[in-house]
Amino acid sequence: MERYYQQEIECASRETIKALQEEKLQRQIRHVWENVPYYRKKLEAKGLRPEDIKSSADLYKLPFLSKADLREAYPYGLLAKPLKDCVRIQSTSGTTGKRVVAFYTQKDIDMWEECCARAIVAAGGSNEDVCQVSYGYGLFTGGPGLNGGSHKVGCLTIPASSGNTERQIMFIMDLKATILCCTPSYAAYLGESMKEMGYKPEDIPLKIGIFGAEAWSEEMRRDIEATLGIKAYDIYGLTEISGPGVSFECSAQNGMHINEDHFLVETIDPKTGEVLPEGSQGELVFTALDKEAFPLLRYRTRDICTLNREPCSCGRTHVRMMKLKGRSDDMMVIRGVNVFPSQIETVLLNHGYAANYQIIVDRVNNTDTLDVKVEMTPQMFTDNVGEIDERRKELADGIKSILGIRAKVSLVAPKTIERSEGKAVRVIDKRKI
Ligand code: DLL
Repeated sequence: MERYYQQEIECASRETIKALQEEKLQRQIRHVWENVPYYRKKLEAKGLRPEDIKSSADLYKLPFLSKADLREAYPYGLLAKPLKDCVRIQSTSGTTGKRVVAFYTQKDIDMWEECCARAIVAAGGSNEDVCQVSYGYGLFTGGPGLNGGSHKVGCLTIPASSGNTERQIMFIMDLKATILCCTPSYAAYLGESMKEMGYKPEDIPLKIGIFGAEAWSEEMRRDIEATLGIKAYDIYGLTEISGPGVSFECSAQNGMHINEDHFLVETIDPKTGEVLPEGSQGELVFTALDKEAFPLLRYRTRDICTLNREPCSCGRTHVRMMKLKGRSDDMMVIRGVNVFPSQIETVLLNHGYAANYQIIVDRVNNTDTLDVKVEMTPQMFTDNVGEIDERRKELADGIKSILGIRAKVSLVAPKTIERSEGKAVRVIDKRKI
């Protein structure tokens, strides 16, 4: 079985990748300068011209783009190709404001699908596989991206889309699906449902999971792997920069290789915008080197993470993103303490709970309150008040030791917290409402 989809570039030397990036960067800046008046104005405001950016070392001079720019320029303000050359849009769900619309030429789609194909092969997939794509199809990039990647690899593709759990399970079992692509929260739900239906991991034909679009912890990975009897791989991406496949995990399951031939990455201090040395935790900023229709330069993702350039056992040379710490805009400040939902999730999973929880933040008498509602698993379900109290205390202590603040924990019966077929909604911050 082939280990790589495009070995020559995935395992290229650092010098080769750097040289390729420099060449593409210069071309891309010229393309944007000539075709995107919105960004040209931003450059001119800084007194910059394309020839001022000679190499990636000059990248820091370029202005950032952020979601606010995308909203301001909505819908066509950042389009860099005539409409006759564009063949598709994809869009974010718009939960935090106006939708972001991203445009693609056919070449952009081919490049994006190739990135997804790399991800599938890196997870061990090949044309022998039956790949069930249970990310949403339509405006969300998950379904279309992995669907395209699966075709490129030559897998028999099941475009299941999200939802209708019974039908998902029927296809997995009847068509003997070996690869499952969906959000980790939906994978956990599918696993839970299959377990309830009496399937043991060894009865389930799945071998590989390609899960992303939201943060998930190592503990959650272990849980999903055990219930479905698979190896679960992380995949990352964002609509603005193409979709899934900006980076993906390999057999080492230790960080996601960024497709550096297409995307140039930096980490910055989210507060000051200052570029941080590689290896420090910071906000990821991407420059799309090949995109034609929607070529974002220095796009601030709000995603907080650390890059790792140590050699990887899989042989790929592209830099790895370690597990996302969260989004800088996901970070809650509760009683002055920075809290990421992933920290609370880790405590819950370490205590044997599944990732079925809700974090409710409110402000009562000028003091922030933190309530964590957690589902008991069917095995631990009890109506013995003393036992429940004991468990609640255990969790509250665990959270206190990680965050330094106390949460009010309530334990609820299995299956009482609503499941998500796409990205899970885990935080309800009533202070903003
Ligand atoms: O979520 C693209 C995608 C689809 C990635 C399917 C992977 C699989 P958006 O809806 O634009 O695009 O959301 C992008 O989701 O900035 C991160 O905050 C978050 N995200 C995506 N992948 C991961 C991941 C898709 N593996 C935003 N881990 C990003 C943590 C992720 N967060």
